[in-house]
Amino acid sequence: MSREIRNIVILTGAGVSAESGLATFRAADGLWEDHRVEDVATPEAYRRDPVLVHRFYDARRARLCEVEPNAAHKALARLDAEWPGELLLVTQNVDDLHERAGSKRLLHMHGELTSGWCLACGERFAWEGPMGEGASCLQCGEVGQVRPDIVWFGEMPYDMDRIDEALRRADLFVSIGTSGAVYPAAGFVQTARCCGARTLEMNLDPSIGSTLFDESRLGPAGKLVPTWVA
Ligand code: BV8
Repeated sequence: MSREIRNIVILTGAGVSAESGLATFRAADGLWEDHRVEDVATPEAYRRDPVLVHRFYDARRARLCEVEPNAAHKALARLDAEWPGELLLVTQNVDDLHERAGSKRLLHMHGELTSGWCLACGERFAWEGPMGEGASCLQCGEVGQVRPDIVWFGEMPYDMDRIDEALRRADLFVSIGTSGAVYPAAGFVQTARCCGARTLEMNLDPSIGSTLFDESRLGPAGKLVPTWVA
């Protein structure tokens, strides 16, 4: 007898934004917008070549005004508005499509393109437009110390305690549009399972951890998610 579903945790990855036109990470031969991940998404890469890293993130930030939330984002926002129990949408994505669709109970575990982080004073603040090396901190005014507020490989994702607590309370864990290639996100299904949650995956192809899910639905998120939420 499956227990009543009150508390839901949803994890999304790049696949949920694919139908909006944003590139996923591991689509074509591991290149990401023509860059190797290790050349643009690590603290070492930033120290080595800040101009390249800023250019990579400035280009992705500029894309945000050219894309719209798709049916999957909108269905998740509807669920957020209507679900009476606990619900937490944890996204690995750094785009702003979930919030633009209306999701409120949302957490960006890998940071956000629309946020800057000053290494001089530690403050984080909303950021639009190119960041580049000459950017000055909106708080302390220091120039050239603003980095993308993005969790790079080797850096600790945000709000892990809050995520862990939600996973342990979850009656249902749903993973949407992620390859299950990156930790700690790829391990969330195990945490949820061991605490008794039902687990559902919706993905274009079977993810690396597909066999860990009670149920795996294959197809585009723009079709599967609105059907599931309905
Ligand atoms: C950390 C920000 C520790 C950058 C990103 C344990 C085992 C092995 C390795 C590790 C481990 N623990 C840590 C590691 C190292 C590393 C890691 O996991 N490496 C991997 C490559 C092996 N992890 C880390 O470094 C993490 N940090 O653990 O820190 C620590 C502890 C203490 C103190 C300090 C540190 C940090 C990881 C975060 C890295 N940053 N993003 C940016 O975005 O610019 S990760 C990056 O990959 C994105 O966030 C992305 O979301 C994420 C995962 O990719 P996906 O979202 O899944 O995208 P992908 O393209 O892979 O897959 C898309 C899927 O969608 C596919 O399955 C496809 O079929 C599907 N799809 C496509 N179209 C559709 C669709 N599905 C539905 N509908 C469609 N239309």
